[in-house]
Formats: sequence, structure tokens, C-alpha cells
Amino acid sequence: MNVRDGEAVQADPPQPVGDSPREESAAVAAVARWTRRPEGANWGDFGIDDQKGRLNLITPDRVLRAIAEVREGLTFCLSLPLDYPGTTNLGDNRHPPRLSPTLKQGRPFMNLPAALDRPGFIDVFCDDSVEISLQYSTQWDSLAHVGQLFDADGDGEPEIVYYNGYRAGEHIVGPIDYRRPESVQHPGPFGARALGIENMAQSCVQGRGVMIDLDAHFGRTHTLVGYDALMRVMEADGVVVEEGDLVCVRTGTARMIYEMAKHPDNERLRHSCGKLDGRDPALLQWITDSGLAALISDNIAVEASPSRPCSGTDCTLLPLHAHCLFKLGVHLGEMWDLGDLADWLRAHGRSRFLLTAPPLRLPGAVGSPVTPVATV
Ligand code: UVW
Repeated sequence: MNVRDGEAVQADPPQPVGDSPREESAAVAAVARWTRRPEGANWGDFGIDDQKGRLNLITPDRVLRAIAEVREGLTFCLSLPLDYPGTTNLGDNRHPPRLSPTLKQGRPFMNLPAALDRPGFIDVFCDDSVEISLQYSTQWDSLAHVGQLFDADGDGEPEIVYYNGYRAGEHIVGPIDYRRPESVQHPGPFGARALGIENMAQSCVQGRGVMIDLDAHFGRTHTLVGYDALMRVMEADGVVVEEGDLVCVRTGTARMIYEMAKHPDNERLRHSCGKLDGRDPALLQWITDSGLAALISDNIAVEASPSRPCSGTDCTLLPLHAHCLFKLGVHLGEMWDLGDLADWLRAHGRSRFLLTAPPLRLPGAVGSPVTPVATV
């Protein structure tokens, strides 16, 4: 297929990707998904039906390269406790997890003696459920987390599309079609029928982590870090990012979240520390060119949020999200607890480590809690 950034592409006839009729019809359907791709996007480069994005760059050789970073056998848990940050101060749509016992024949399944049903047996059982906002705390954003109004089929009308042209309503399904609010509510089931977080889980997410420590350079002073500042930090610390790396940006925000003891001050968190400036085109270009496979931070949104004002047309509220999730298929990790690891790496003159961070294999979810493990 011919692909040119930002232009209508009238492709060669659809090429079947496999021998079976099912694969062939999937290929034809996928070609029909888009004829234009956004400027700077890599849609189609990993295959017209790709749902893993730049995780495709974590090849077996690169996993071996990551494992070679393990020299001490020390491990770090990079997750906050999932009931942090606390309250709904960072956004009223995301709530702390609520645990409750499951019910067994109407009885709460917590400290439940087997003897109630089976006299003479001494076992006692616990079993629970959780109501959880999947993006409340330490999390991965799937490629279904942020889409865009974009004219992917070249008919002059923008439609809601996501990475690789997957569409609202057909692939990412919610109760309301916000573009036609008068239409009947969708009965469900809801969620991501493509691009869901399970695609990430199936790829295991194990590779070489690379730490960029903004906290060591900017402390808690609110600083927008664009390409130039980022390069200065990396050069000063001898940090090199290569294709397929999982890049972690420590800002110091997670430590502030801990210090706020479950009563987070949203304004202070959003206006402290060094933060990636998503409005800097050179920074976005570096993300493209570096070949990084995923981008992670200990702050709320990886990028500065709110971002700098945008004056042009086609503005995005979260430009780094748009660049990574929508255009490039780069997953974003947020609110990771990177502090202890970053301090250890700095003290030992290192920036690289083995990172293992699969999300929940929860079909259809657009984000997921994660308990990442770094091994040095
Ligand atoms: C939004 O709040 C839209 O996204 P995130 O949690 O990824 O910053």
C-alpha cells in the first residue's frame, strides 16, 4: 500500500495478508478503514491491522539486550499503592478502588468458615471483588485511550478515529454517539473491540528501561521541558535512548503524591516539577525519531497538563498524547513510582535496567493498572 503523510492515498489494490479467507477479508476490511493518515503518523507501518504500535519494536534481541542490564539482582516495585493519589481531586471521573467481599449464597465471603456448610471442616475463606477506575493510579494508557476527529476516509468529513484508523462506534464502543446525540443509545457491550489493553498484555511488555531524571535537574520548580532541555539533561547524565527502549521520565511528582498523603493538591501537582512540553514540535519529532517503544512518567499525564495554549487550527488538548497514542502507537505509562529506582541508578552511574510491566489482560479495557518491576 502506498502511504504518504497527510495526503489522500489511493492505494494499490488491497493485498491479502494471509491464505485463509478470514485473513483475506480482514485485510480488505482494514484497507477500507482509512485512505488518509495523519501527518507524522506511522499507521500501516506495522501492518494494516496492527494494534500493538511501537511495542512491535521490542524484538527478542532487544529483550536479551534488556536482560543484560541485570547485574545485581535487585528489584524495584514501580507502582504506587493503587489507592493513591487519594480522593477524586485529580479528576471526578476516576475513583479510588472499592473492595468488597464476594457473596456466596448471600453471605459475605470474608472470614467465611467452611464449617457453616460442611460441619467439622476447619478452613476459613476470603474472596473479594473490586470496583476500580482503571486509570486512577499507576497505569498504562492503551491506544484506545485518545482518538481524534480526523477525515481518515477522505470524504471531507472528519470521523472519530484512533491509532491505525480504528473507529468510534465500530471498534471503540460507548453508549452514546456524541456526534449524533439524538441517535439511540448503544445497548453495549462497551469498550475497545480493537486496540484494547489486552493487546499490550499479550506482548508481555518486557524490555530495556531507560531512566531520564528530570527531578535531579529541575527539582520541584515548574519547568516545561522541550527538546533542547531534554537533550541537555540526557547529555549531562550520559543517557542514550535506542530503538525499542521503554523510556521512563522521573519528575519527582510521585514523591509529592506520597507526601500529600491521599489528599492530593491538583493545582500544585500540575504546576510543579519538570514536565515534557507536548507543544514543542522538536520534542515530538524526537519521540518519532528515537524509536522509543513506550513513554512513562511518575506524573499525572506524562506531558505538562494543562499544556501551553494552542493558537492554530486542529488543536489538541494533550498534544503528546495525540502524537504518541493516536499517531505513533506509543503507549503511555502514568503515575509510576520511579523515585527509588532513579535514585539508585544515579548513585550507581547507570540509567538502564530490565523493565517488566504487563497490564491486566482485560479484554476491551482502554487503560489498566500496572505493577511494573525494574531489575538492575
Ligand atoms: C486524560 O486525562 C484524558 O488522560 P491521562 O490520564 O492519560 O492524562
